[in-house]
Amino acid sequence: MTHYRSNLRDITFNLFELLDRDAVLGTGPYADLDHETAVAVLEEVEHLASTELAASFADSDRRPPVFDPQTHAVTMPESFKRSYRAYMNAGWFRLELPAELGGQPTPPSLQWSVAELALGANPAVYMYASGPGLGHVIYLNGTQRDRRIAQIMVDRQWGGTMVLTEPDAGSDVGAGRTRAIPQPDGSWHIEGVKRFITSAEHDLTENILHLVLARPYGVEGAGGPGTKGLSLFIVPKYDFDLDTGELTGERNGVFVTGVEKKMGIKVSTTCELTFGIDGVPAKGYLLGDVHNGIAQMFQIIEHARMMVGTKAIATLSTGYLNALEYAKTRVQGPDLAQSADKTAPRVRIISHPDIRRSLMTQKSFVEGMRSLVLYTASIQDRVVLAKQSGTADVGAERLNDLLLPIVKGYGSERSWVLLGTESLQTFGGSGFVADYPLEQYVRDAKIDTLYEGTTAIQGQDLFFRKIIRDRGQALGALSEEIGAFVASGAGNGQLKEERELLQRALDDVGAIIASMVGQLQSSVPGSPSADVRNIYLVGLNTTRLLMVLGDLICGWLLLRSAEIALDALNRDLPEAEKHFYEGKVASARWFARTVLPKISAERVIAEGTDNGVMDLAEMAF
Ligand code: ST9
Repeated sequence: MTHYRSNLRDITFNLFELLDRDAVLGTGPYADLDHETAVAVLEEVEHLASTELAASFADSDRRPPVFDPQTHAVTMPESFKRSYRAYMNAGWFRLELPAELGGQPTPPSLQWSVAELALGANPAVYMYASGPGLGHVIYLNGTQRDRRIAQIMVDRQWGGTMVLTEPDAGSDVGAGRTRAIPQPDGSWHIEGVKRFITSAEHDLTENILHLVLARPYGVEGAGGPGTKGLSLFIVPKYDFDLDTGELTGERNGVFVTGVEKKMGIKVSTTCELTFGIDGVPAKGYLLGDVHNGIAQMFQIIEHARMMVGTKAIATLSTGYLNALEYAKTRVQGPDLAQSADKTAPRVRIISHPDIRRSLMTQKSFVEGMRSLVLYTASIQDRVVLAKQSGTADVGAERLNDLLLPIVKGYGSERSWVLLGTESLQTFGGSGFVADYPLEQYVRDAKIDTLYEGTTAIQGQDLFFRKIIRDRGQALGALSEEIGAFVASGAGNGQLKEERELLQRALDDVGAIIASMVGQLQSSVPGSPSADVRNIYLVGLNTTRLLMVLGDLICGWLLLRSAEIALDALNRDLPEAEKHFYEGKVASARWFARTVLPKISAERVIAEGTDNGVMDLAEMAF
């Protein structure tokens, strides 16, 4: 048996009972994809994930990739190669591709359900398998030449990378200095050094295409300061014939010059990438022949942020299920009610109140955040369906934009903390040793709060771009929906107290946002009693807002789930189903009673924020 514990029942609950994805399947572009086929896909991926993908999870952590600085090459562990091949041979990456590229179009809600299973079993496999997805971005933005490149990339299953970060330009992508110099033949030579580039070198595929942000040099109307001056280039590792896709044998001048030694997810190579070495130029093609780099790159970033949030939550889910299994078998100590009796029988630790508190905390967050991911994916279904019918669902686009930093930022923070403080902790000292997967989960999950934009970046994105710049439209629509649920009488009297707790949480989050908006307005020169430093009061609360809004949405989705579960419990159910639905009601109640009330304290903190910490002398820290 491998480390991975999946929860397909909860995935299908979300898809079909909470989010009614049957309304999407079997219609329009998904006419060939009915409910049974979707479930069969999930079952097959679940099997693959639990066996061949999960099989190399621990081995490739203990025997990570080997980098040879002389040849700039990386040799991957054999066990991992087998997992990767199994995933690619199964062809599930095609679910994310359009038919024109040989894909099998599926709604994003199904894609992200599949992704959860793969990411929970072996996240690096899913990440190395992103090449065809990056080909899709090339296809969407490209010229005829680029579309040909995209087709070759998919057909030959090449690897791909997203190349933004530089040693002195991490969160601040606009500070990047890598240059692109136009050549007479229409190509470009890239010069510079990039850092922290995921999957930039390996021996899993015959070629790797790098998608590189660089600043065009000496080109009128392009190459200015900041992110808007960046353009996106396709830079192949090996040159290839544009007609046949065959490698010409020429090595392009883009080389990995270092591979990081990391705390976790060691099998995923994190590389320093140098463009132009020893007189060998790094040749690239301008994507779409337009200088629109940052917007093009954000198409990838948005997908990758969703991926990171899903990875984090998938890891917490398997962490919780491993902890649950352990708690049901590990015997330690007497029942607390008999603790005065030294001869009392020893019990399994699931009998202890503090273990129950911990398990229910894990369960409710896992289920709430799975719903958050799949709810967001269901909004993406609306975006995609509208696009395919030649229109736009602007409300869905705005809501998706609002939810993405929450999926990524909130999902990764809650998952990483709960994996350490609750899932690993359930094992006692055994959680700290490598006999169980928890210590690796914790190490592998930490990166999720860091890459694809740190939590600080997600908090700022949420407030400044997704709320203020959106003029609160998406937030307003979401709040209205939550308010309507509270007022709906859902649960037939059985969720009354919980709905009241949700209303209070909604009011508290609204008050936090109102105070931040007030602080922002008072920082604008010209406003009454303006003080530009009041913007710091906002900055002191953006992460707080990210977390409370995540809690609020999870609480709402859990209570919606509880309403459905209570309804189901009125029917005659097999034992396992009865317990499943009882568990859904229990997690919603637990979350409403133990998590949502904390938002009131966050409100007090946010409303009482002053600039004391900003005024403090650095030496006082
Ligand atoms: C990394 C790799 O960490 C991690 C692992 C990757 C694994 C590989 C997996 C690959 C999967 C890919 C599969 C692809 C499949 C896709 C299929 C899809 C069909 N939303 O506010 P401004 C844009 S990599 C959208 O002024 P600053 C927008 O164009 C490293 N767009 O920002 C905007 O213009 P406008 C990850 C956004 O002050 C323009 O940017 N690094 C958004 O200049 C300028 O905006 C990071 O994530 C958004 N939320 O720059 C960087 N935001 O305003 C983190 C901005 O006119 N840093 N744009 O619309 C940031 O995000 C910064 O906030 C900043 C600031 C760089 C944007």
